[in-house]
Amino acid sequence: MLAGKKILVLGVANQKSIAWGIAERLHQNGAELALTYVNEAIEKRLRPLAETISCNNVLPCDVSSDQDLDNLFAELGSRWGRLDGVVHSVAFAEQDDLKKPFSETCREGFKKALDISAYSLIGVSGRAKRLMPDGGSILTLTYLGAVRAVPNYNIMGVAKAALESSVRYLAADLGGQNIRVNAISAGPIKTLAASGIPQFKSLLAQFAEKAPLRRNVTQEDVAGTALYLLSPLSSGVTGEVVYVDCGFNIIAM
Ligand code: 0WD
Repeated sequence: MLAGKKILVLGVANQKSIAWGIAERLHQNGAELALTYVNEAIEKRLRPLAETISCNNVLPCDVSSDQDLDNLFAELGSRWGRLDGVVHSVAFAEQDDLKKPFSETCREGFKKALDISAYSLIGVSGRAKRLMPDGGSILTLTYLGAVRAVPNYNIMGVAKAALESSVRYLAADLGGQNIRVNAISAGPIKTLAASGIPQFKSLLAQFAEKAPLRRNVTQEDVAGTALYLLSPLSSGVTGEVVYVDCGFNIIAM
């Protein structure tokens, strides 16, 4: 479905990352990928994973640095000359800000969470569009905590609200260039980032009990919808937040 397509994937930290499930599925469907790492520790884990999908484009990028973003897109420009898709699967909040009562969130923690988890999509999209003269698809990952007050999600919820709003403004801005921008709102999955959220285990258990499909969401569930949103199957879909959460968001009691 994606033969010949060139897709950048940001946010593979290890095998359990949502972005890794997506990368594998895109590779199986013929896409050529570039993967990024934020630091040396992640690079060590990423390189062997990249080999399993014959990916030679493993590049550094800390999304909080404009210089890193410039370097990344300059490198992609010289390697590929164009880009068909981007998967933005990156988020960060200080542990302290997830543990404290929300009303005690500090200014620095707010800025950092919003910068890395929300602004970065704008920074990435603005650069990606220059490599997408024939259009493309940009996808990010969000969570229900953007629109509901989920215990312990705190500042990440505010960052995800900004991210979801950015998806709509980016979709409106870039639609004229046939660039689509969408988000997947995934149910909870046990990953490195998720392990930083207090009482995540209990969240998983309650989720499986209450979700209409009576189970937790898997990497594969999210990867399937990501494939759809990056492929021509979703050619008329932009600015959307698509829930891949076994139906959890529709439940009130
Ligand atoms: O339950 C979950 N796991 C859900 C995750 C439910 C719904 C949404 N999401 C979202 C997350 O908020 C995030 O946006 O999915 C996205 C991917 O998260 P993940 O797959 O759950 O987590 P992980 O495997 O840890 O990947 C996120 C990675 C970072 O990992 P660590 O754990 O090292 O912070 O984002 C990367 C990093 O590799 N990252 C950065 N990349 C570039 N620049 C930066 C940065 N400054 N900071 C973090």
